[in-house]
Amino acid sequence: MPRYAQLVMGPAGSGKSTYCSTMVQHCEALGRAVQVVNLDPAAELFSYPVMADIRELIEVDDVMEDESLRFGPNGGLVFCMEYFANNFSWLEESLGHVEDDYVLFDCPGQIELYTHLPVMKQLVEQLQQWEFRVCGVFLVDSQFMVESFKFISGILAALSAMISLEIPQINVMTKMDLLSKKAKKEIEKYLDPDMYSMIEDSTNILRSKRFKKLTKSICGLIDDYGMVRFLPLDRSDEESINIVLQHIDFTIQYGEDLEFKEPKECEEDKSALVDEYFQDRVDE
Ligand SMILES: Nc1nc2c(ncn2[C@@H]2O[C@H](COP(=O)(O)OP(=O)(O)O)[C@@H](O)[C@H]2O)c(=O)[nH]1
Ligand SMILES: [Mg+2]
Repeated sequence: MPRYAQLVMGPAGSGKSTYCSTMVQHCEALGRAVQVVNLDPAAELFSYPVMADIRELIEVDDVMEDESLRFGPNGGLVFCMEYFANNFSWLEESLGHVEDDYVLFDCPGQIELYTHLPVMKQLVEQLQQWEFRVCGVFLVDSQFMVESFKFISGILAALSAMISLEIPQINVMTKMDLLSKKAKKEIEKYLDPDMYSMIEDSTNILRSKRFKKLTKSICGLIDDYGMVRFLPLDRSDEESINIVLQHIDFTIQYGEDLEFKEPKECEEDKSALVDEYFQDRVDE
């Protein structure tokens, strides 16, 4: 029996911990068991029950207070995550071996964990050895995604996680409940963006020829990867939570009776679901 895992990633404050508790509540309502593991050694508080908490293994504060180490917050985090990577047996014990289990990992937000440090990749490989099917869930805050430049950098962060981890990834735009109706309309173009019109938007602002060229190539690259879609998540709307969960379940083929579909078809399904979401908003 396969086991299932979501690696919940994204910058600090993007809503990872909130996402985990939202998913737990949602799954509970569906009668599905989902567990959460906190992997952020600097986490202060979260409102979900934890199956395991990295702070039982190591805490950033302890590392920072250690006279011989003298780390700041970022060095402290790196130290903790390396310590974690050397002690995966702790995680193995905490996870136990439940068949058919479904675990959310609430990860730290520091981008360096996904760009050049090996720990997250090592974690993925370890989970796969333990027979987990792993899906990356990359969250970005919709509040920051209302301009083409911010949007491009948001995508690049998501892309670097995807490239370094080599697992399927679903991108989610969080906090949709905070947007006004007008802003929601505005952000719609970013969910399934046309990178070529994005080039127009950005190059109109840029004066330097070199930067225009650079932006053009970055947008082209993003377009080539074909991973620029975001699913909107409004935690106050069960349907939007369900759409996100369905996409992830589909990606890791949760549920034996799920038929395998061609990726192309899946893409179409996805846009149909997102269209549906917005249609509902308009109808309201
Ligand atoms: N309104 C609203 N606030 C959110 C949502 N998700 C997160 N937040 C708030 O954003 C802040 C950061 O969220 P948190 O889950 O701790 O982010 P993390 O650092 O990625 O784990 C908290 O104050 C949350 O209450 C959301 O979907 N809607
Ligand atoms: Mg958190």
